[in-house]
Amino acid sequence: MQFKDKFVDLSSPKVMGILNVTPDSFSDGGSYNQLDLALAQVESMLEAGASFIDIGGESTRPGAQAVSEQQELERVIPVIEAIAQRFDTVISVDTSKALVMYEAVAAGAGLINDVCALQEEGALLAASNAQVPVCLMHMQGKPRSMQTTPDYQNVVNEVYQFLLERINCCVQAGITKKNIIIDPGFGFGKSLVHNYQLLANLQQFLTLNVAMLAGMSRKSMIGSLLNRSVEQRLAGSIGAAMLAAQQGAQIIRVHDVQETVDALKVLSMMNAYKEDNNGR
Ligand code: PT1
Repeated sequence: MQFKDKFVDLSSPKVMGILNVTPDSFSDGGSYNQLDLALAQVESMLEAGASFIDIGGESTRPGAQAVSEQQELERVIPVIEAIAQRFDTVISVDTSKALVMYEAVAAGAGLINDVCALQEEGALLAASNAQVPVCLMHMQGKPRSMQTTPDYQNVVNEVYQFLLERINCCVQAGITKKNIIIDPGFGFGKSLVHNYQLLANLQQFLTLNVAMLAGMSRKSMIGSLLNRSVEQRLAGSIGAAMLAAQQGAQIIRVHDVQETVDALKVLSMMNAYKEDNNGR
């Protein structure tokens, strides 16, 4: 798949590293210290084998507050510019706002990762004009309150139908299916059972005929199942990453890049020697 000037081979699963640009009360994303920390983190994730760096200026974890457009731009744009200047990688911008998409791509982002699937005002047009791939994610509700009462008749069918509809909207807006990635949105308005119903049936989403991304790293679906704090979720997260990749997820969004890259290499090596039973 082509991301601006950079090609990524998705015939074996690739890792997207999550860049933390959580602002502290003393400085914004543009300050030297913050920028330096971010760049060091990017360098280590790339050395560990990440193919994408995902950067967002608005937290979308359960309970998180929305941030203003100006604040998001200030956090994200200087970091994208700095990464683009120093590293040869695909920068993914995690945003739902049209102006942030536009500015981020101008600053060097090669992928728009939108947890609102381009439903916000102007986002569809901005993404279409940007001419870079987009990741469409499913969410029920809004981050602030999405975990209060997740409700589905059939989560797999409903997420599937939503993504199908959003793919169709994108195609109508001039975004080709080659440039679309879908994501079931683990942890976004889903109970523990909903998340595992999705994971169990991830393979079904391949029939949408677009690339697939999965993000489960350190999430509650691991932590509440295992009764582990955020720092103790590595083994569970790697297990989940393997299960998603084995069902066809080509991009795995994670905090722990090196560990996940290692695990996925074991999977890819095995798959390279898989015999198809049709062959005999
Ligand atoms: C994701 C994702 C994302 N997740 C994409 N972008 C987050 N495409 C941010 C919890 O239950 O899965 N796909 N951008 C982070 N969001 C969450 C959600 C973090 C739930 C934690 C939880 O703990």
